Amino acid sequence: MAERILTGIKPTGQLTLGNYIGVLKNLKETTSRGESFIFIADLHALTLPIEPEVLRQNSINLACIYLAAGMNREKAVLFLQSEVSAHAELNAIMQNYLYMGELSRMTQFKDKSAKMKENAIGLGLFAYPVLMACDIVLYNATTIPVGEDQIQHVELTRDLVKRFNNRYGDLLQMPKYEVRKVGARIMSLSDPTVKMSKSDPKGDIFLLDDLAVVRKKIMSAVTDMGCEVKYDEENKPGISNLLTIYAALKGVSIEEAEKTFEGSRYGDFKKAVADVACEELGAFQERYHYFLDNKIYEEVLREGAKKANEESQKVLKKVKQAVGLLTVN
Ligand code: AQP
Repeated sequence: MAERILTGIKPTGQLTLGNYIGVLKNLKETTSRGESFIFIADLHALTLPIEPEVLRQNSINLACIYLAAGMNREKAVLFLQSEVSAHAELNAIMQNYLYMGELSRMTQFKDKSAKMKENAIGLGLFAYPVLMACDIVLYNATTIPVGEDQIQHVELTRDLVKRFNNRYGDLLQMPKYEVRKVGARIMSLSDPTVKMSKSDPKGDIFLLDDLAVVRKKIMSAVTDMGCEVKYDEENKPGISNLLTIYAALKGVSIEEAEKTFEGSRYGDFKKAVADVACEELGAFQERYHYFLDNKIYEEVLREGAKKANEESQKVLKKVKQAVGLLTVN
């Protein structure tokens, strides 16, 4: 089977440089390699409390962000998850094929629920990987570009596919994850031991931040003792994170980045990181405003929902038949 790419982001808040480096920076290349299905994971966004208007606006922004990231519009289908009812329907079936024990071992669930009172943790947060597995198998996706934090969920999807196919025959496509060599986990600028994350905006760079703010955030990023610009995650997490950001944005290896800054002072190094980030984000923001101001996302999403509905019905029908659901028309 030819390569099929699937990727989604939750419209839960302002997108960060972590989301950009982890997934969006490569979007042009990944969506040019094969057929792609790109979605706005708005049903997933409901797993934590969010204001309705905020969710709607975030969804529009995210559509424009995908377009600005350079998704190949000839080969990629962009759609809202909630506009394709097969996701929720398949979820109702597949939730019976993943187990409580498996779901409770998911690191993301443990991290997110740790900060919450037990009676405020929604079932959707716990069952999030089931819906994510449905998102993937509905499109016969072969390749799932993700940041490091999502690997475990793709692994769980693989377990589900194996289990389901063993029982019902070779029906679902086995997916694999794809992570960037450099930048699969961008860390917070104020605490480089935690992931940069849109729902915990401490130390984040937002894609739509004013460039002066981007520069200021990078210049005041937490660094480490010493003065050598060297990659050492354990002893120099702050400098290592900035080196990763620089290397990922420049498209060079960490070693090459280290060489560039041999003998440099922290201040000069940070200035170079800020320059490259501002250059990249400046051009990105211009494209973003073009797609937003001209409302180009509306037609793209309408067309995308049509294609995604057609495509996802094929797998849904096969699954319904396989598990024994009767159809009368
Ligand atoms: N810090 C990061 N470094 C590299 N990749 C990252 N991703 C997220 N943060 C980083 C990747 O971005 C994609 C979209 O993520 P998501 O919106 O589905 O949810 P997430 O993984 O939980 O990302 P966030 O930003 O932390 O969102 P919230 O705070 O809403 O939960 C994924 O491929 C992810 O790996």
